[in-house]
Amino acid sequence: MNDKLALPVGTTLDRFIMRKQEDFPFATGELSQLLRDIALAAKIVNREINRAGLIDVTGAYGQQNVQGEEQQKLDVIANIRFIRALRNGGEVCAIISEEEDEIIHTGNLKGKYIVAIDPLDGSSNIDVNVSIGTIFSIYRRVSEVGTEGTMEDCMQNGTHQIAAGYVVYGSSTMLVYTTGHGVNGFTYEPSLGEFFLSHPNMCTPKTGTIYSCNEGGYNSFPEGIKNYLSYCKENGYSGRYIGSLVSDFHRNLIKGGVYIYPSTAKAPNGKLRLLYECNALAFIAEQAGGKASNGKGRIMEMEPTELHQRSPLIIGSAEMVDKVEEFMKAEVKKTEAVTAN
Ligand code: P6P
Repeated sequence: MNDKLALPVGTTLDRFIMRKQEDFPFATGELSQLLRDIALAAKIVNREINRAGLIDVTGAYGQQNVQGEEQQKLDVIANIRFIRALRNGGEVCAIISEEEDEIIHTGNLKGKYIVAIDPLDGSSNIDVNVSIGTIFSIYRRVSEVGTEGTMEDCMQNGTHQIAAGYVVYGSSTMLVYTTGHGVNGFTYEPSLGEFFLSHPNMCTPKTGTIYSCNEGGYNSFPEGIKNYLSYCKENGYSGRYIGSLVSDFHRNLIKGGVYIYPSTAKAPNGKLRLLYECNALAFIAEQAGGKASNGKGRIMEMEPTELHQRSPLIIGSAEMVDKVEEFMKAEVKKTEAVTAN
């Protein structure tokens, strides 16, 4: 039979999830269903983003989120879509969203999972047609099944994540996720409405020559960061900064590189949120052989103290993250030496 006449379309996300579920001997399918619920919401959000110029979903929504940031209409739409998909899917008892001040109780008292999500990151890029993304973390609840999700369920450190992922709405739309057994990427085929496995077992290069940083904040960067940026320039590295975390992270994951958002005068604890941005991408980075640090230590070991807390983020190729930490620690030693004298 000449099967070249009908080339296989590849492995759908659904089939991949079912196959991987067999890797979890006690899996009962709830996590698989939860991942499908997220993929469904991503398809819907993707459709609305792709029509943004044609329907009235661009521009500011007219109010601020808990972060004091101007919400874009698509921020609100994406938030509604993901919350609705997770609530209707039944597997999630509580949600932490960048767009919501407090924990969202879904009413699924028997739901075993918690999701922390940034429904649409980089939304200031929507009106200028630059790629944006969704970032999510999945935790198992620690409170008793049959009750409402609790703050304790939501305030788990990143090492307790059981899954994490992102969607990048770019030149193509991709969903990239891990359940702690490597990282796999799926590309969306809109004509079929399916995500297909396109990037199996993603591994990030140990090092690279790309650094991603908004140097507009340079004057208030920690000295160690300033010294690292000088090191990059002395070594002929390339600066690449899209201003959309998921896009910068995704490029660096594939090509090698480091993304740096340090503490600045405007953001003394960094800008990015620990629970639904830093931890999720840190899990993926580590599963792909990379690293994620706050400049002093591992992002995933940070103990959360509040839902929307921020953290400095240095993430990407392991040797590049190590080098940034080296410069940061050298400055600490220098300061300690000066203080001691
Ligand atoms: P700045 C978008 O608002 C975001 O959260 C990330 O996606 C992005 O990397 C960063 O903030 C951009 O921040 O201060 O460089 O505009």
